[in-house]
Amino acid sequence: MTGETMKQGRILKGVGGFYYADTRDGIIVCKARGKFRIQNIKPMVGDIAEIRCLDDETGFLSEIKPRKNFLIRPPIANIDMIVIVVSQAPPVTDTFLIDRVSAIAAHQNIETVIAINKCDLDDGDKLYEIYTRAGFKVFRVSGVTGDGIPELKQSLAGKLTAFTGVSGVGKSMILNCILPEPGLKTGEINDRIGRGRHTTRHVEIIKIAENTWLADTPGFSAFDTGQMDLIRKEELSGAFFDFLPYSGNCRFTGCAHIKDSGCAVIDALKQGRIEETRYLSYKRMYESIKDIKDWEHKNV
Ligand SMILES: Nc1nc2c(ncn2[C@@H]2O[C@H](COP(=O)(O)OP(=O)(O)OP(=O)(O)O)[C@@H](O)[C@H]2O)c(=O)[nH]1
Ligand SMILES: [Mg+2]
Ligand SMILES: [Zn+2]
Repeated sequence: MTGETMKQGRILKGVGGFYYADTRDGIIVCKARGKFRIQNIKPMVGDIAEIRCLDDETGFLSEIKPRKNFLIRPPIANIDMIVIVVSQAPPVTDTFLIDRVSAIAAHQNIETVIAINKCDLDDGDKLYEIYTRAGFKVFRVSGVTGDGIPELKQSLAGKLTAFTGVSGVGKSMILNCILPEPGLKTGEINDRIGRGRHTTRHVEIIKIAENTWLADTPGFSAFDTGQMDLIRKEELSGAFFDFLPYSGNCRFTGCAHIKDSGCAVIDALKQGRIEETRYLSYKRMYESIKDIKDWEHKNV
């Protein structure tokens, strides 16, 4: 009997009241203490926890470190980066979806990078142009040939990254190329990472290297449900970081960049310095949240 020790770990998954925490000494299976329920804190995948270890393999979660951010659906905390997988080959990705997800991410201080997949079929010049010009880091990849995957993989180091994108865009194929285990089939990854009908409640992240974790997440629609109305209309243009060089120069303070009277953002749009699709997405998102009253915003 060596007695209890304290360790810190990241929660990889929670199943049936047990949490699997990744510590420097391996995986510890933990139960949560009653005090979390009293404080109304439910441990989430991605949380950093203090663990009171009973032995080398089991323990209790004794504290959850403050979260730097979290998504509601899928429920993951402390995300450093989101990779939006897109494609200009079928299914062609709608730029509005990209802009909505990246705005939600920016609002939560999560970096967004874009991976244009299926470049073996279409190298996605249009999307590449729009998003590099808007200031995003953009990778061109192919889940089939493996082209571009090493560069994408390099950008994951030291982070917890969530992959998102519409069904069929090739997330699992890309993850298949990235994951260390050789010969793991796409279907098995789907099982392990937890997407699909019976797994939406069961999110899991996977460690691929020291300090480096990945999550495959369901498609866009699930991603943003309940998350959009966390953004107040005044905060929205701040989540379009390509507007920031201009948004301080509007004639009226608090300009919503919707009316063309002295609006520096609309001027930049007219001069081609802001991408039209980016502005249209902003406007569409603004219209959808502008009538939400302050007290109606979710206070989570
Ligand atoms: N030509 C080509 N086909 C690809 C590529 N990546 C994926 N595919 C094909 O696209 C289809 C969907 O790929 P998946 O990886 O299952 O897509 P997903 O994003 O995981 O889809 P969901 O799990 O439904 O969200 C499969 O038939 C793949 O073979 C690629 O880079 N090039
Ligand atoms: Mg998949
Ligand atoms: Zn303006």
